[in-house]
Amino acid sequence: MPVIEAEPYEFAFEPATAALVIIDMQRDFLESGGFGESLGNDVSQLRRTIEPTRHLLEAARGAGLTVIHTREGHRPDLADLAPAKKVRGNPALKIGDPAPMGRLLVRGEPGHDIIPELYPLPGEPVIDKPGKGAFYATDLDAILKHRGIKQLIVCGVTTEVCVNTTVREANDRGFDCLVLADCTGSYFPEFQAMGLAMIKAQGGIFGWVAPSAALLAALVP
Ligand code: TIU
Repeated sequence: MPVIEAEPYEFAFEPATAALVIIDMQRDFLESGGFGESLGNDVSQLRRTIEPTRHLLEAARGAGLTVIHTREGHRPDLADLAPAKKVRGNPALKIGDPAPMGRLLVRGEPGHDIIPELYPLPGEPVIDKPGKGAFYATDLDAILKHRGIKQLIVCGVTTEVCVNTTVREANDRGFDCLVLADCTGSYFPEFQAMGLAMIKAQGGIFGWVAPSAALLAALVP
């Protein structure tokens, strides 16, 4: 069984029961004119994650690992959008409003889709989620259980929001999560550091953290 150098201690990687889960690498978060920017964020903070994640995705596909993508977003009629989420922060542009990449965070719009660099292949499940966590109001748990998945290799954005929420949900459901530091990103450098620190503290209370190179060493012989 490959052992991955990780914090707070080694991660016993089991490729046959592991899935690569790429969280919300959507144009709305990583490109200008989308939802992330509408909240006042600098999207350039996230773009350093693209190349290492692309490299890892290629290796994971080559090794036959299960690959799952998630997208945050809402129905075009916004029936699944909690009023509290819509008005939070009182932004000038709200979810569902027209923007340069289409209606903000709405399924089917260009901005809602995954960035071209990491575009899913046919057969790779794409989980559309209305919340920050990938388990809430989705069929992710059923998909993982049906495939016998026990470990999640987690990449994506943003570290302290959707990545942390998903890792916490996964941990409570009994999955072991390995979060790849260079393949996760935050609009705030201090939250990037603390978002990872909170996962691996207290003996890995929510999971493990490692650089993608540590996993690549196990994936690519
Ligand atoms: N705003 C922010 O940091 N993140 C989100 O709204 N969604 C995700 O993290 N995907």
